[in-house]
Amino acid sequence: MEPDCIFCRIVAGEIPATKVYEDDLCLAFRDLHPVAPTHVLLIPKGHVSSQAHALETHEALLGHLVFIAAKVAGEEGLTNGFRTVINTGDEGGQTVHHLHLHVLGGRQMHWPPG
Ligand code: DGP
Repeated sequence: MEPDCIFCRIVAGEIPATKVYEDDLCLAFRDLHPVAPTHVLLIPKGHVSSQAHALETHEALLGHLVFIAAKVAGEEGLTNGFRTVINTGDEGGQTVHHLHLHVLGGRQMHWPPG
């Protein structure tokens, strides 16, 4: 755990969050500032700063996160589709430096993203 990391503190229960899924490896909770009717953040419980910081030893964890993103989307009733987003680094729009997948749905998504 990184003591100054907001998402590590959510994992530790020090900051409240509306959890929608949890297992040994990851936690999903509702985004504080949703940009879609469904906006869930899915994070590894262990601190990984970003997708760019993931190590080869994280490969199975990354696969697990993508798999669980679809499971969460299904549990959220996103039968017409959903979008999974990972923002990485400054130009990628990452503001919280703990790897997270945005699971977005409940409205039509557009391309290209902003
Ligand atoms: P990103 O820009 O990809 O790093 O997304 C960070 C997201 O995290 C952003 O959509 C807002 C959300 N967020 C930031 N702080 C908190 C928090 O304390 N609780 C929750 N639930 N979400 C947060």
